[in-house]
Amino acid sequence: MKAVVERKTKEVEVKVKIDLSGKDYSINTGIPFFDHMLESFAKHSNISLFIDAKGDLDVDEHHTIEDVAIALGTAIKKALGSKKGINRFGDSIVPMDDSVTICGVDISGRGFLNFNGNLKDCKGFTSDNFVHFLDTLCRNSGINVYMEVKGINAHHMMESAFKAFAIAFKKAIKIVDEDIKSTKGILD
Ligand SMILES: [Mn+2]
Repeated sequence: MKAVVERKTKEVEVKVKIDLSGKDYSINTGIPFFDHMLESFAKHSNISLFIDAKGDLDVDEHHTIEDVAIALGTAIKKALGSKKGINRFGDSIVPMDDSVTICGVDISGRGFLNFNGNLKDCKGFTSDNFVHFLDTLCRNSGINVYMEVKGINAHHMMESAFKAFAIAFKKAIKIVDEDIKSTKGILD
């Protein structure tokens, strides 16, 4: 349930360490709001997560956010391994003041994001970069995510989205027996 992934390009250097059965976290991407969201993801999914990223933030946040998503998604896929015994599915409805997110997760081994909602930009983390982050994470981790976000306040909407994903993810990765939850016999 552990993995380490390092990714180095001319734009971004990122290291991710994950332990799905741990519960401590340390996140530094150089984008404070993004750190806050990733800390929330680690906290509410009850996993251990270390992320250190140094990207070309003088250009903009895009490359850093995308490369963190690639590395984190790859680390999740490695840490899940054969997916033997995991619950596979998870869901959540997470309100935060004026906002609410509905999220469903299927750790199918494929990867697809079905996103519905009108998020607003937060400081250093635009709504389109959120969707790009989650879509990239889904494709690299092999997880299908359905997400619907409604609300008024930009920060509340984004935070409820991360928390909802975290809680649905926590349910999906829970070890419930020794079975692989697929009639195919594999989750891939
Ligand atoms: Mn991109």
